[in-house]
Amino acid sequence: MSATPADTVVQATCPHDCPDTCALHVTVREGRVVRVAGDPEHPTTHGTLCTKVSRYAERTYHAQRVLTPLKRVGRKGEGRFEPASWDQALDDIAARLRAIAARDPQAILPYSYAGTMGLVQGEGMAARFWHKLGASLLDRTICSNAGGEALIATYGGKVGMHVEFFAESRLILIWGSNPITSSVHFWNVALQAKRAGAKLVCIDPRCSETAQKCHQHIALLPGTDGALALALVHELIEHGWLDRDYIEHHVEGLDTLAARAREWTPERAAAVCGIEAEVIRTLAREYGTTKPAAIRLNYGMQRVRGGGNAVRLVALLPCLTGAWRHRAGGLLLSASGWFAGRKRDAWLQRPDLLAGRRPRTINMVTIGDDLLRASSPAFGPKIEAVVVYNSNPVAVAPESAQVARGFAREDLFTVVLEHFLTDTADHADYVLPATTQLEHWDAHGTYGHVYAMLNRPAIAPLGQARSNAEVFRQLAARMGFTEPCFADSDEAMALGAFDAERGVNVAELVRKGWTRLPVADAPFARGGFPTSSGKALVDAPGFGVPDYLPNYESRQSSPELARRYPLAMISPPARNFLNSSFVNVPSLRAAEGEPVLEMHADDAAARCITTGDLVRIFNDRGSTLARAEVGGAAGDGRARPGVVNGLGVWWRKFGRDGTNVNQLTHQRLTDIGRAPAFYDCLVEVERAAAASAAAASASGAVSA
Ligand SMILES: Nc1nc2c(c(=O)[nH]1)N[C@H]1C(S)=C(S)[C@@H](COP(=O)(O)OP(=O)(O)OC[C@H]3O[C@@H](n4cnc5c(=O)[nH]c(N)nc54)[C@H](O)[C@@H]3O)O[C@H]1N2
Ligand SMILES: Nc1nc2c(c(=O)[nH]1)N[C@H]1C(S)=C(S)[C@@H](COP(=O)(O)OP(=O)(O)OC[C@H]3O[C@@H](n4cnc5c(=O)[nH]c(N)nc54)[C@H](O)[C@@H]3O)O[C@H]1N2
Ligand SMILES: [Mo]
Repeated sequence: MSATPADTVVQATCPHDCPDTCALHVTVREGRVVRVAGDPEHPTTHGTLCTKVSRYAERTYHAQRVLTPLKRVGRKGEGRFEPASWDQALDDIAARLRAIAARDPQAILPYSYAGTMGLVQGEGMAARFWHKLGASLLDRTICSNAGGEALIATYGGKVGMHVEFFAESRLILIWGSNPITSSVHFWNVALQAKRAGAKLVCIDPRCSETAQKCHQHIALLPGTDGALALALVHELIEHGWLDRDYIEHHVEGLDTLAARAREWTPERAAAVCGIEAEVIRTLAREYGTTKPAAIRLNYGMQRVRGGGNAVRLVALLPCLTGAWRHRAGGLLLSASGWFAGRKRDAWLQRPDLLAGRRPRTINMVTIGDDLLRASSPAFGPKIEAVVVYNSNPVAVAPESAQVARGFAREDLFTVVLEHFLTDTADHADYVLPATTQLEHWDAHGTYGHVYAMLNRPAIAPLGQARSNAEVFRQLAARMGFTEPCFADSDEAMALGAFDAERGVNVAELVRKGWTRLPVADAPFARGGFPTSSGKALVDAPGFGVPDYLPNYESRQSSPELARRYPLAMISPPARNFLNSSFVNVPSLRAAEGEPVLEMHADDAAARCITTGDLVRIFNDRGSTLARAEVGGAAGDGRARPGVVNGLGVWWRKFGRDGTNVNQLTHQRLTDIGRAPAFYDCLVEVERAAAASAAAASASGAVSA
C-alpha cells in the first residue's frame, strides 16, 4: 500500500509472547489503521513481520470484536449475553468482589498470562489492584518456568547470547524450537549463518518446518533430551573436547557431572532417545570441535517431566567446551534476565500494597483441579471468583475438560476482559471489552533480544473498549482504594516503566521507541555468570546434579499405561496461530484448515488410517477429533514412529466435537519450575468412522 501525505506512522511494539518482540510501524489514515509493518531500523525486527502480526489490523477490526460490556443471560459456557453499560458492569463486579473479600479476599483469583506481554496492560495496574485487595496470587508457570528456573539454577539468571551474533556461528543446534513458526527473526539470522557456511542441526521429535530446512534433523523421542545431553557430555569428556582452562575458572562441580555422564554411553542414550548411537557420536564431535558453536534452545523441549533437568544439562554444554569465549558461541534460551527488573516491577506492581499479608498461591497449570476444590486447611478457601485477562485458560490449560467443568460452576463469579468471545469468555458472568495494542499505551521488556520497547497507541479505542489498566483503575475507585498509584495514567506508567531500571536509556526509548541494554557482546567470555560465585553451576543448591528423568507417561515410568496408549503425543503450535490467539481470524484459520494429527506411516498403517481420515485421539482423560496427515514411508513425513503431533491450540468451539488437544494433556508438573508437561502425554488413535460405528453399535445395544 502506498503512503499518502495524510498518513501518520506510529511507533509500536508487538505484544505477543514470542522471543522476537518486534518494533512496529503502524500506518494510520483518517483514524483507521491501514498497515502494520516491521520497523526497518530495529536491529532484530529488520522491517519484517510474521504472517500473523502483519494481519493485526484484520484482527483489530474483526466483525466479532467485543465492543461493549456483556452480561450473561444463558447458561455458563453457552456464550449468550446481553449488552450492559460500563457503570452497571463495574458497579456489579465491585459489589460482588467486595462481598467475597469481606469473607476472605483469597477466594478471589486473578488469572492472566501473555495475551499481551506489556508491563502496563499485563501485571501493571492489575497487580496493584490484586495486591491491595489481598487476592490469591497466581503462579504464572504455563509456558517457560521449567526452563527458566533451570537456567537460573545453572547460570544464575535468564541470560544468554545476543540473537544477532548467531549469524557468525559455524555450527548451530536448534534444540526444541521451531523458529520458522515461532520466532522467524531468529531463523533469518540462522539463514545468514547457513549462507556463510555454518551447519544447522535441528533436535526435535517432529520434522518441523525448521527441521526440514536444516542440514540435519535428529528426531529423538519426546522428553529424552536429558539423555542425549548426558551422552554428549560423555563424549566431550571421553575425547577431551573440553576447554579445561574455562572449566577450571568458570564452572563449578564438573566432577560430579563427569561421574554421572560416564554411564551414559552413546549406545545407552541412543536406546532411550530412539536414534542411532553414531548420530550422537558425530554430533558430539562436531559440537566439541567446531568454533564458534551456538545453541538456540527453546521451550519446546522443557514441557515434559524432566524438562528442567534437561535444560540444565544442555546449558552446561557450552561451559564445557568454552563456547562462551566467542560472541557467536554459547546458548540462548531466554534473555529476559538482562533486565534488572526488580525496581521496575516494584514500582509497576506495588507488592508493598500487600502490607505484610501473604495470600496463598494458585498454580495456573492446575486451574482445572483447583476450581473444583472445596475449602480446606491445606488449600484455603474455595475459589468463588475468577477475573481473567490476557488469557484463554479453557483452551490453553492442560486437561481442558476439567478446566471447562470448573468454569461451568454456576456458583463461580467470572469476569473476562477480552477482545473476543473465546472459550473462556463464553463462561463469563461479565465480558469486558479490552483494547488491543493499537489502542493503548505500553512498555515491554523482552526475552529473545536486548532492547527495551515502547508502544504508543495508534488509534482511539474501538467501540467502548477500555484498556486493562483502565478497568482496574475504575474497579479500584469503586473499591475505595485511595493510594495515589491508582490514579497513574496508562501513559505515565508506560513512559515511567523503565525509569527505575538500571541501564535503560529512557530518553532514547521515548524518542525512538526502543533502546538497547548495555550487555557485553560476549557476556561470559571470561566467566562472570550471575551466580554468587560467578561460575556456572553443575550442582545447584536445592537441585542436585542434573539427570535424565523419563516422562511421566512413558514405557519406563508407566509400562501398563504405555501398553494401552502406545503413542506419545506432542502438541506444538500451528504456524498461523499464536497459542489460541488468531484462531478466529478468518484468513489465518483458513490457512490451517482444521485440527490436524500428524502420524508416521507405520503407526497409521497399523491402525488402517490414511491421510484425510478423521481420527479420534484418546486416553483416560478424554478424546478429540482431528484430520490425519500421514507421512514417513518415503522419509517425507513430519511424525516419527511412535510419536503423533497434534498441532495446537485450537479454540474448543472450532474443534469438530467442541474439544482440542488439551482434552488429552494432564496437570502434572515438571521437575523444576512447577510448569506444565504438555508434551509428556500418551494416547491411542483410531479412525473416527470406526469409532462412531463402535459407538453406534454400543448405543444400539443399550436401546435394544
Ligand atoms: N506461530 C506461532 N509462534 C509462536 C507461538 C505460537 O503459538 N505460534 N507461541 C509463542 C510462545 S507462547 C512461545 S512459548 C514460543 C515457543 O517457541 P519455541 O520454544 O521455539 O517452541 P515451539 O515453536 O513450540 O517449538 C517447539 C518445538 O519443540 C518440539 N518438541 C516437542 N517436544 C520436544 C522434546 O521433548 N524435545 C525436543 N528437543 N523438542 C521437542 C516441537 O516439535 C516443536 O517443533 O513461541 C512463540 N511463537
Ligand atoms: N497443548 C498445548 N497447550 C499449550 C501450549 C502448547 O504448546 N500445547 N502452549 C502453552 C504456552 S507456551 C502458552 S504461553 C500458553 C498461552 O496461553 P495464553 O496466555 O492464554 O495465550 P492465548 O491463547 O494467546 O490467549 C491470550 C488471550 O488474551 C487476549 N488478549 C490479548 N491482548 C489483550 C489485552 O490487551 N487485554 C485483554 N484483556 N486481553 C487480551 C487474546 O484475545 C487471547 O484470547 O498456552 C499454553 N498451552
Ligand atoms: Mo509460551
